[in-house]
Amino acid sequence: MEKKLVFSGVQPTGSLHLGNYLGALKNFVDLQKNNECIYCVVDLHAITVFQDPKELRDNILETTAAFLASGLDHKKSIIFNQSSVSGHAELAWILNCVARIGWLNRMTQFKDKAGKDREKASVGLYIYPNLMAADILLYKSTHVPVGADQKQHLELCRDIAQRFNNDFKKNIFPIPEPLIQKNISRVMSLRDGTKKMSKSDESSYSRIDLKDSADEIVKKIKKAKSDSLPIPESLSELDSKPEALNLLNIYSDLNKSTLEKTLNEMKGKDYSYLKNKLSEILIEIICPIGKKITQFLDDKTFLEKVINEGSEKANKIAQKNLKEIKNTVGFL
Ligand code: AQP
Repeated sequence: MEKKLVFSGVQPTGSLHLGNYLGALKNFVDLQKNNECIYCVVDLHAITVFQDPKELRDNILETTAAFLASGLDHKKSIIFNQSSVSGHAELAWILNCVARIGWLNRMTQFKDKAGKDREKASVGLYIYPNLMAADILLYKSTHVPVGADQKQHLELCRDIAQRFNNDFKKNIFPIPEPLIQKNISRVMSLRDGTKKMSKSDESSYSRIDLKDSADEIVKKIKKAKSDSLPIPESLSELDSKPEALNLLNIYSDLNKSTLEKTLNEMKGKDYSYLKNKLSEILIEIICPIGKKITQFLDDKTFLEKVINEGSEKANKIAQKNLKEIKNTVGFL
């Protein structure tokens, strides 16, 4: 069987949350067991929206700490920050000239993030998906674990790779495959079940941060929106109750169960029952990760060493591939 080369990234835009863990990090850890993996703290992506420089530096270290605390092993996987390998930005420029404006205009995340005031969004935010394609293709990655929210960007990356290969009549890039979490691919906000849980949501009650204490978890889950009626019997009844569905989904995933089994166990009960069970399992799984993040952050020299070593390894692969890509394009 062909060996997978896995690439994925996380933006250092704040403390990581349960959505990042269930939608990405948990999967990253499983994948590192049998595959070559490259995990990147994507700081170039972060600055598509203004970041305070001091906070950005802290967040790069904190995201690295969260990678390690979740179980990533820097000896097995390459862990580094994007801006330390210049190949990402170089390839992004080449791909800017391959991607079509019409393709970018279809990206829903830009529309969501830019909001109504699109004219004032940075150009970087608009071409963010091209940089994401460069991140993946720079290493000739074959598989990309992403949350469902990133699926459209990965499809664009596949189109760009295909177009590059066709334009230059050479099979330079593999066409990367998405690896989407089976059970829960999208963790929603605890305040609004139609919005994804996000670092940048103004309300901290909308998310469980990986560094939350047991008390904070209990408080946030207590305050989470649910439903006034008891837990229903069937999946179809949850269609119109996105907040209730989200809590049941999170519980099922953490409990390594299915939504059907959870409903069977909880039908007819009040949401306070689910919330107690959910708080317990969150405390059991998330609090140890949070403690490890804090411990790693106490040793910044170690975190910097992990990043520097990872950058060196990533740069070696990037330079080799970039040489071939530049030669293909016709650069001297
Ligand atoms: N709510 C989520 N459910 C499932 N997966 C999620 N991911 C993020 N939020 C959820 C996945 O985590 C990985 C890293 O995401 P990111 O932090 O680089 O970017 P993002 O998706 O833009 O995350 P946020 O929290 O919404 O950040 P801000 O607020 O800064 O934009 C990705 O694989 C993503 O799918």
